[in-house]
Amino acid sequence: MKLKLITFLMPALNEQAGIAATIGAIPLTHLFQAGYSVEILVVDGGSRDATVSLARKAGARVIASPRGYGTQYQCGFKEARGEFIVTGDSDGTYPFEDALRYIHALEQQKLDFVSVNRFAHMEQGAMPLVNKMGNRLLTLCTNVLFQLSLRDSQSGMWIIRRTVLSQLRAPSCGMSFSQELKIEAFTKVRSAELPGRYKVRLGETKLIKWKDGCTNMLHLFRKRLSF
Ligand SMILES: Nc1nc2c(ncn2[C@@H]2O[C@H](COP(=O)(O)OP(=O)(O)OP(=O)(O)O)[C@@H](O)[C@H]2O)c(=O)[nH]1
Ligand SMILES: [Mg+2]
Repeated sequence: MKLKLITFLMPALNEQAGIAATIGAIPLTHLFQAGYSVEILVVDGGSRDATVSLARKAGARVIASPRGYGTQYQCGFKEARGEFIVTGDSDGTYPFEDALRYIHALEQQKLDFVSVNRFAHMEQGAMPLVNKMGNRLLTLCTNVLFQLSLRDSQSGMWIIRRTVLSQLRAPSCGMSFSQELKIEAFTKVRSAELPGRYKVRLGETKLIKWKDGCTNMLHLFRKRLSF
């Protein structure tokens, strides 16, 4: 039987506290038994800690990229070889354990893009109140401006059919890449948002709360004007 390849893709910046656990959560045996093989790709934005060596030790291919959440994903998308791509932070927050369920949903419902709604099953303490409020506001604005009905516009776990990537135009270099990719996906290809878990972060946050929040808000209005 020919196995279908899934790429697990993670951007990382100084994530030595979480990278091994994040990779370790990928259910390799489970996926193999279901007919899938796995490529693990970490896109490093210039970590100064042990992220790169720990990622390699855990079985990942590590590629170097200029720093930036969006930039790193853009690099990763070019390198990924899987028929499907599953993404997530390198901090143990997203449930890679549940990847097979999402892949099955994508295949059975003939979807191209799935985004995981973290608010459905969020562990206590996984997101500070200010971040929750910021997320809600950004999601509301995204929905109004682009006529969508998302519940979590900032989620970083996506399951993507790789062939549709060329249809999605998301040039954002920073954190606004996440909302931009969803706007593109939900307006251009068959997409759905599915409930998921979200866990307490391992290691220090890299998010610059107010700056990234404001940049994302501005990005929404700019994107609307050029859409
Ligand atoms: N924020 C940020 N993250 C980056 C950057 N480059 C790579 N990353 C990685 O992108 C992922 C997202 O960053 P996080 O700090 O987890 O941001 P977040 O998920 O919004 O916030 P947390 O609740 O702290 O997890 C992590 O795996 C980072 O290591 C960057 O320039 N800025
Ligand atoms: Mg995170």
